[in-house]
Amino acid sequence: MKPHDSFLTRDFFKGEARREPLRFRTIWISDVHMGTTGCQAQRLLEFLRRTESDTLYLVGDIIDGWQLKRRWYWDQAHNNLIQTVLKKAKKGTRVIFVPGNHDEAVRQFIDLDFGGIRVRDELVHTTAQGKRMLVLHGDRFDGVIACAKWLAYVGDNLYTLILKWNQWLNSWRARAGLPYWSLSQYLKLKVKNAVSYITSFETALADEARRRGLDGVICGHIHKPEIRDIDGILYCNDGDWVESLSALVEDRAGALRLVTWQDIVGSTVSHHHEEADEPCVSPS
Ligand SMILES: [Mn+2]
Repeated sequence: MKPHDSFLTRDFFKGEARREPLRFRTIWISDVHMGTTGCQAQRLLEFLRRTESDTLYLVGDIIDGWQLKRRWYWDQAHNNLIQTVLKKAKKGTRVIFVPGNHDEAVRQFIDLDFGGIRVRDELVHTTAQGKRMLVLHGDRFDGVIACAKWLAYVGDNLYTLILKWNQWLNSWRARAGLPYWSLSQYLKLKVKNAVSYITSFETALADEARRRGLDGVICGHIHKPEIRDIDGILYCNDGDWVESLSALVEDRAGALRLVTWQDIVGSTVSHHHEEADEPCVSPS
């Protein structure tokens, strides 16, 4: 846990939690990866306590069963998170769990209900504007293993460092009588592959929605929040709760947008966003 977490939590519970929650028609979250140290369970908990919705979609990779088989990480925030979701279901939120590849064990329970949580393989969500959106995790359209994905985010500083390593490596290789080999060229190729991987994933999902005669698709899996028109199909990715701390929300009017933990929980600190959020705030 980072040192400022406890500060945020303290601040959050010091009265701010008693403020009216932000109301949405629908909320989509995915890629929480509970059971791993990367999971930002506390931040998601704060987000869920600040928001309410008629429907909450859990779009896969909520609990990381792959990690369960190796090294399992679980703390009180993880327990609280499960309690909060169950409580929402009990109090009338339609909670729909669409399993992903990391929680694929849940796929054997498709079409069953647990504690008010419906497990579904995929489904079509109709927005208040009548747009029909395919909701699924998306791993089935993942043609490539995205092992080089992190490379898409490397900055210039690291690149400079890599160039230095490259010089050092090759002077060593020359002394050892080995031919020149470009580490930076190799990594650049990997970055290019990662970028084209993301694009091909997004296009594949948009194509699937089009093939089914739908208006768009809502997915997760690649941890890259996005709302984008792809040749007339609305592609939405709700991001993740490891890095981007983002969710996709639908307001009463049926408009879809991405929000982050900062937008929702941060708004308990700054008050001048209230007007912009007006349509989503409960009138009571
Ligand atoms: Mn996944």
